[in-house]
Amino acid sequence: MHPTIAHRYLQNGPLSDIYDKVMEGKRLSFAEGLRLWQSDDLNALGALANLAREARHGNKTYYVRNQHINYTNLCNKGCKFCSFYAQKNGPDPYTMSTEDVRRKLELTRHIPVTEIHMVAGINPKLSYSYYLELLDTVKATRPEAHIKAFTMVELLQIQKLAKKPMAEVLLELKAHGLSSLPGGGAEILTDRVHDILFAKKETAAEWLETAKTAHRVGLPTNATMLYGHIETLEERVIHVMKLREAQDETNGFLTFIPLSFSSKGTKISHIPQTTGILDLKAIAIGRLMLDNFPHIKSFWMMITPAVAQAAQWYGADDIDGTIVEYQITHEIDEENTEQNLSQRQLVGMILEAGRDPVERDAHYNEIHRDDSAEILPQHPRVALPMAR
Ligand code: V47
Repeated sequence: MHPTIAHRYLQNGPLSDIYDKVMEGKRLSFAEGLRLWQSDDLNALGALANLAREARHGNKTYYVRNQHINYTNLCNKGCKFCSFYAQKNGPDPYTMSTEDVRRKLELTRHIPVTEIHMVAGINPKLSYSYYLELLDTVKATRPEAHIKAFTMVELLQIQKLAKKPMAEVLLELKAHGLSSLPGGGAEILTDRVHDILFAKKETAAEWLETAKTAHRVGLPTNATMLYGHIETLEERVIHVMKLREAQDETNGFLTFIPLSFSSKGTKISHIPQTTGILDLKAIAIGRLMLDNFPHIKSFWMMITPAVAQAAQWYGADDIDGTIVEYQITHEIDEENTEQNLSQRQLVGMILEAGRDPVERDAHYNEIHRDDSAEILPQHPRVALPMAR
């Protein structure tokens, strides 16, 4: 929407009071967050979120050259929303030895990455030294890459094995190469959803406390929100408000990533796939409510490249990365999702969306390369996997 038209549209619509607050940089309340979720006016939500997004990042859209490693799919948590862990009629069990991880990284050595994203299930047979060796192996094999690893759930398991205070464990992991933490495991930060969907996993309070401890020892983290299952609109607002409060305390969150729930292969497979409308609303409301989060990521792997492109006008300033391989939900969606995009495809996708692509590292430092002319596609419309 043209900026002048957008302003006029917002000033005269039912969200005009929220528009005034956004323009003044004022914080939105719980009730206002709920009104945003109750609104059917996606254009208004997008235009509002875009004001907040462009005030911070102008026309930039960030992307990263990254690789995912999921070192085991054995897990003792039994989360009802998950299809990744090994179970009867599900994926075959595997646990990678540190040598397997080294070999995997060697196999993809020709693919340039600046970030390794490593998460997995909770396999109780793994020892504390396994986790340390895992980091050592990644660091030794791809020393140039930043290691973003272990969700709060894994950290709590690692701490249990280490039998030390969390801050001490985090410092030890840091000494072995850990540089930041991904945002997984947050799901929906309310006890009700916790007790129904992931009762054996950490509580909301534990997730938040672990994230804050990481921030305090100098490890930035992300935060996700898994939406489109059994959560209420109120719970979506509570979730982001808990994140906002934590961020006020420690300022260690880098990015908010709404994750669209994909029910195939899970214990709640009757729940339909989220829609593009819901995906864009989650991004837009995330941007509007999380006034203290620097970045909002549209994870193309989950919401499709097509929706991730649109999301760049609905509050997102980051599209994630090349990925190489994603297993958390891929196994179930094998027929119609791609696992990786080339840097050229990502850049093309951002250009076609009308934004300026900016390669970043894991800390959002901009990377400017001498060979950037080679990365630019001849025409922005490069072939992309579009189906969900
Ligand atoms: O915590 C599990 C989610 C998360 C399903 O920090 C599912 O940059 C949808 O956290 N449908 C792990 N989602 C992935 C994650 C992540 C992804 C991309 C970037 C970053 C980042 C973090 O995946 C889990 C859970 O919330 N998940 N099962 C499912 N069926």
